[in-house]
Amino acid sequence: HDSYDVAVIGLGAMGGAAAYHLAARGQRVLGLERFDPAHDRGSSHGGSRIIRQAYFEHPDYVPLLLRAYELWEALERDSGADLMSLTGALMLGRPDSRTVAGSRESARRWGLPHEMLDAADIRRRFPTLAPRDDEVALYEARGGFVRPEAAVRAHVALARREGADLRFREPAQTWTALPGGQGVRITTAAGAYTAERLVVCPGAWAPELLADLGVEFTVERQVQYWFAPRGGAGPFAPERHPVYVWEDPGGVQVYGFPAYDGPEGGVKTAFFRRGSPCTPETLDRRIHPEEIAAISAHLADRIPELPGPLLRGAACMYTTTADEHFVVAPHPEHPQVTVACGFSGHGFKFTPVIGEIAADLATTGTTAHPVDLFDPRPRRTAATQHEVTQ
Ligand code: PYC
Repeated sequence: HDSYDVAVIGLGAMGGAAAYHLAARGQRVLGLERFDPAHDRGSSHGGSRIIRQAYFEHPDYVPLLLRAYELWEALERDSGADLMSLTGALMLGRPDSRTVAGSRESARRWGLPHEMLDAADIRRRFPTLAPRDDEVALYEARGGFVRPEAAVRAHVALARREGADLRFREPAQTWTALPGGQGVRITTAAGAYTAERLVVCPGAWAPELLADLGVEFTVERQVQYWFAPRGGAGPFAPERHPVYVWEDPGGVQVYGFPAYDGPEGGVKTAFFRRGSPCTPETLDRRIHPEEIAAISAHLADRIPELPGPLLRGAACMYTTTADEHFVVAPHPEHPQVTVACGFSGHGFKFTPVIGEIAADLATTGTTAHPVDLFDPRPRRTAATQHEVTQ
């Protein structure tokens, strides 16, 4: 190929999904990625990501989640990969916490099947968990987890099967929207490419690749921990211990998973958004003793058996917007460019539907999916808004 309909910058979760959906619609697709497929330098490694429908962040995410579940199932069928496990999910905290009240509101608005459990119910049904007397939980049987590395590989393989030209270890250095909406030009160390349209899925490279978008992104280091439970992994087996997000009275959330890789794989847990600012270049991949002590202390009286010896840890990045909503839209100044970024630590579960939306936007300029929350225009810095109105 030397002539492409659509170029995709970044072939991580979202870019891989976009490349697949575009290629499946018959578009001639070029994909560029700085690392290998399913690498561990960004935001989609660590074996598992939570998937859930009663979404405490905002009810507007629910229709996208319902579509994402359909697309996860289709991706499993088409790729033959095991990607999604529905183990049940618990959203825990005080009744007025964001985690509980927000998930309850989404469940109510969309009529999602769920159960409300009080502290005694939680202890009885999930003996690994020790809630305080004033804590409750929303339980949804359709919650669980997806496998990020396998999902990225599946999208890449299917995109290639559909004819996409995907180039790894070839970072995009610059992209330029040509005047009058007439295509784009992208440079890499190997040369220059042109395409009619561009989809930018930069992950933690958003501040660099989308500086002119005018949206502020904070890139943060986050750590995932795998513990060997004190009494063995048996009580943490997937049929006994669901995925969870648990908010404390100070608003700090921890989340975690069952022992999905058998007794040897450990039980994964982490703080949700307790990161420190970094860049992809400065990300500290070491795990420090004081961090292990902090999460162990946080879990000690909530999931008392969990914080045994640490088996491993992994640092990754969130790319967070000020309101923690995604940015998925046509670029406000370049209609031939679609952006999908700022997933703010809660995007992975949406991967296939973001691919579908990016393909809609890149091919038609619009989408039938509800994406008003993801519009960058009202979230641009004053300086950018000023420039645009000049
Ligand atoms: O989106 O469920 C989620 C999540 C949990 C921890 C980080 N993200």
